[in-house]
Amino acid sequence: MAYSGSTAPNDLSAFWMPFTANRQFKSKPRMLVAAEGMHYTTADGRQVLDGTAGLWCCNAGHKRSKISEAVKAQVDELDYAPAFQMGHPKAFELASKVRDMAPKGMEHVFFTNSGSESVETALKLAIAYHKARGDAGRTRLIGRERGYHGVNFGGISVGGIVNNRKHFGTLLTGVDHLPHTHLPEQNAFTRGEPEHGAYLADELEDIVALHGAETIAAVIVEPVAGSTGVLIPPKGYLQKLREITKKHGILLIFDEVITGFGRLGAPFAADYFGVTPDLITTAKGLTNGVIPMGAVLTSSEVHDAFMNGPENMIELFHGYTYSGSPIAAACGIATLDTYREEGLFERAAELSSYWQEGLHALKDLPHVIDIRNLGLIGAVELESIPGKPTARAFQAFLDAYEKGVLIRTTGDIIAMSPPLIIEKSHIDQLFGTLADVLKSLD
Ligand code: PXG
Ligand code: PLP
Repeated sequence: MAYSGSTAPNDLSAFWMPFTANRQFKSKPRMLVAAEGMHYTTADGRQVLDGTAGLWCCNAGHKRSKISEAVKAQVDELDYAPAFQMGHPKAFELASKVRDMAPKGMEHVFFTNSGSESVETALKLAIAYHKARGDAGRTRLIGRERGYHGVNFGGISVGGIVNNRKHFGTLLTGVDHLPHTHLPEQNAFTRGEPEHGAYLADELEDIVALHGAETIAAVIVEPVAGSTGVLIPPKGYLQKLREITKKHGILLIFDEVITGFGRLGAPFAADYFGVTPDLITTAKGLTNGVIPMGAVLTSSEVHDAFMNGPENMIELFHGYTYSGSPIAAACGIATLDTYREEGLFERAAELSSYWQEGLHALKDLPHVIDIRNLGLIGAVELESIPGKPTARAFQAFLDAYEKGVLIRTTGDIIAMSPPLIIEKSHIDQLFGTLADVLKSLD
């Protein structure tokens, strides 16, 4: 679609951009001004194929009329309602729809505004759950190396990104970490789930032996680690984590901010792997990225532990001004209806083998040292330029953007996660362009 409008703001200085090399961006901006279906329109009028569903969130693609109409109508009907001690119908409707789509056993839904807030909510719920049951000693939280759980204090404490941790002080106490599961020596270029590494879940037994199960509230992991470079869990690993957590009375939290809502070709990664945690954190695809919203899904056991005491008392001292806000709820309802009506999760499952083969065809190109995939997620890891980590992949990102394709990079890893409406011809374009880019890189 041609864009005709003002495209050139004359002052870029005020906006402090998130997770961005601000000075570099502002010296040569990459400005998106419109979007429809699989494409963005740039300020200079080019079409760019969205290989990343925005930031892993626009699972139904862009400018979807059902979603836009629902948001517009909601603004006129009920713009905002207090979230505390008051209700409005659409929050209840959306919670029911999320529950009906969720793995069996996930019965309750707590709304937030982002993945980061979902993570904080889930960690607080885990600690408060044990306390509500008279097990107040269980306060420790176990994360994993190379985990990403958003940017708030709890999330960066359980997360395992060194850069994300080292600038912000001492973080939460009482946190420990499992080892990551990335074993390139054994598993490089695996299609789908790698064979080696399930034993790494046994490290949880060592952590339990060290601290005592009676001190541990929860383990939080991404079923598939996204932000730190697409790390696919080894076969059997998540099942083992479930067994060990259950054995020791520790809650298991799956952070499904990226994997939720169809990314793997199933509603949730819990469905894909056949492992049901006690809590699931979500955001992103819940509203197709259109209105900020997240949600924490819990089992009845977790929820019901709070439903004690006098009925006039607030059971959980937690919530956000915008928890379940009317516009976000209307957006979420229209989004989940779109996924269902268009069979987008099934579509993702069907396309995943074509995606896998196209991606792995990049194997012999220059600098490629690993390729990983699951569902409609793909990653190509490049050898770093000595002394200049991240530079090679970032150059690939810039070149791909010039050639009309949007990818993401983290370190020297290229990550791709397209809208689930992607066509085979788009997959060909995405990987074809990436191949051209890789061939011409230094
Ligand atoms: N948990 C996980 C597993 C995530 O992937 C968050 C929590 C935080 O969500 P919010 O909504 O607070 O950003 C995330 C977010 C990338 C990328 O390109 C990934 C995320 C966000 C932005 C970029 O890898 N993940
Ligand atoms: N800070 C102040 C001073 C507040 O009054 C509030 C909410 O009332 C917050 C932070 C939290 O804001 P939110 O509910 O949007 O997370």
